[in-house]
Amino acid sequence: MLFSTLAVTAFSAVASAKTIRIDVGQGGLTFTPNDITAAVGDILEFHYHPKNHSVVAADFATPCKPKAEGGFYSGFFPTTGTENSNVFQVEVNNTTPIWFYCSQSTGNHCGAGMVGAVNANANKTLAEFKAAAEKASTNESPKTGVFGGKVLAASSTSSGAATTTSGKPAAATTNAAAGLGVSGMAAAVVGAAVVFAL
Ligand SMILES: *[C@@H]1O[C@H](CO)[C@@H](O)[C@H](O)[C@H]1NC(C)=O
Ligand SMILES: *[C@@H]1O[C@H](CO)[C@@H](O)[C@H](O)[C@H]1NC(C)=O
Ligand SMILES: *[C@@H]1O[C@H](CO)[C@@H](O)[C@H](O)[C@H]1NC(C)=O
Ligand SMILES: [Cu+2]
Repeated sequence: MLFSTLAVTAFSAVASAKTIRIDVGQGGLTFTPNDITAAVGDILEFHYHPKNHSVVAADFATPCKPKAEGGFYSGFFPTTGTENSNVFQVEVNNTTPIWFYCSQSTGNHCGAGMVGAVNANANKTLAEFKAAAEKASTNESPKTGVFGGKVLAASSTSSGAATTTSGKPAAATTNAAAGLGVSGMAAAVVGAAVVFAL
């Protein structure tokens, strides 16, 4: 299978955790991928591109507003040139759908469809969330600082362009799904196929 080689290559350094790379604003007002399947313990790792994006969790019914309870906020990542040297990581704690958007109000990125989902399902689809976002009248950032995840140097993580020279798993990913064993590795391979297929 085409993707298995890629998957093994990408994840050989990580025994059981699955880190899902999501590019933010690469080539447009988009998340790539934007319709993600993740397992409990996986890490969503956002990589920021020019010019100035954020990631905020929302409720399904209110796409361009911070989630009423819980959620996460990366803060803004002003970026010039290529990719920001920092990433934002969020752990997936359950399989309940996660909805997110970019809260850049200059140019109304959320309203332009800059949204994404983790574990959307037939009842609540990314297409519906995106359609609702495109009708939203405002695009709000949380009033707080960064929460619900952590900002790390891209060079310290395993799924960035800049990987560790030692080939050891990055510290940030080793706590993701430690102990998942064989089934965790299988999930990682499936996940990698999704990442590389999109
Ligand atoms: C990034 O966007 C935010 C929100 O619009 C703004 O407050 C901040 O000043 C911007 N940063 C830069 C460097 O443009
Ligand atoms: C979708 O909604 C139906 C009816 O409420 C429910 O039975 C089903 O479990 C839901 N499916 C998912 C994937 O949540
Ligand atoms: C999962 O739990 C951690 C620790 O409480 C939290 O920081 C993170 O935001 C949660 N993930 C999501 C998707 O809410
Ligand atoms: Cu944006």
